[in-house]
Amino acid sequence: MTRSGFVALAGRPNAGKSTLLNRIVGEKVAIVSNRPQTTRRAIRGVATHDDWQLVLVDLPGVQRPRDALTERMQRQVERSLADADAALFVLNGEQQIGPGDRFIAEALKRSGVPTVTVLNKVDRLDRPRTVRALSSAAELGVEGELFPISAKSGAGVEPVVELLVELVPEGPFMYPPDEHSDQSLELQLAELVREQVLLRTREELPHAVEVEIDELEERDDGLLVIRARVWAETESQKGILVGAGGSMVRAVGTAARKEIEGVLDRRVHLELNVRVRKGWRRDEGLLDRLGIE
Ligand SMILES: Nc1nc2c(ncn2[C@@H]2O[C@H](COP(=O)(O)OP(=O)(O)OP(=O)(O)O)[C@@H](O)[C@H]2O)c(=O)[nH]1
Ligand SMILES: [Mg+2]
Repeated sequence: MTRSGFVALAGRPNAGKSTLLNRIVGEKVAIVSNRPQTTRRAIRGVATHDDWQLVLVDLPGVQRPRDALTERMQRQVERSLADADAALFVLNGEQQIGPGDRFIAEALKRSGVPTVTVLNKVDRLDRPRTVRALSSAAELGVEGELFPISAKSGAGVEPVVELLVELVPEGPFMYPPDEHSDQSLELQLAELVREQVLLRTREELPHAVEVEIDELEERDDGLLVIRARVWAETESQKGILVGAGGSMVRAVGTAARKEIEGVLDRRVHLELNVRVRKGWRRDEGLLDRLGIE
């Protein structure tokens, strides 16, 4: 008999949820950056072994809603918890436990979903600091086991996966075993472009940017031609994204093309077009079209 179920990843922005998802799935499903609130959509990553399948739901980091975008992100978290068989609560070992962690801990307790808590980034902590961080984590009072891990190196992740498998019910697989994500190709490509923007911009700009694939064209010679729009909110943001003489958009384009070629294992031509759409984060119609529910 196989086991299979949904596991919701909850945690503050930047805790390492997407890194952990990629680690457990064994593929780059979700983009990762050191900017808080990198993840905007509840992406599913699928990890399948002989007799179990975990469908991990990577959620946006929870914080107080500020606009239609963050409100939708918050609702996603609540909905996904309601549908989950288990939860994986990710704490950032590099930071003190804060109100954000307590807020999520309370939501997890209320949900009644069996939870495994991980203290992440212990590769950055010495032993005494790890011990202190583990005891503050325990004080959050979330039932279930607590593990120190490094999503980046993979240290400590295996026992977490074993325990999650015990928490999901017996039942058939929900995805074909060779499928690693529920994202469309378009969304995956748009995210890989956005990741390169996040890695190269600062402060408010990362949050102001969204990427949309306009056109995908398969050439006879095997080349994949991608045309994408990069949305900014203001003319000055557009100026930064384009860069002096187009230097920024070129750097983003080159790096994103290399990433995409690596992920798809084929030759790619990528064209980026930077556009302004004032207030897209409050534009419910555009958020619908971009698949941010
Ligand atoms: N040193 C170290 N860094 C890590 C580890 N896990 C994640 N990081 C880094 O932490 C940053 C945030 O990681 P993400 O996986 O994007 O975090 P997230 O929780 O998905 O963040 P949001 O999507 O913004 O909610 C990135 O720079 C990661 O490389 C870890 O185990 N050790
Ligand atoms: Mg993320």
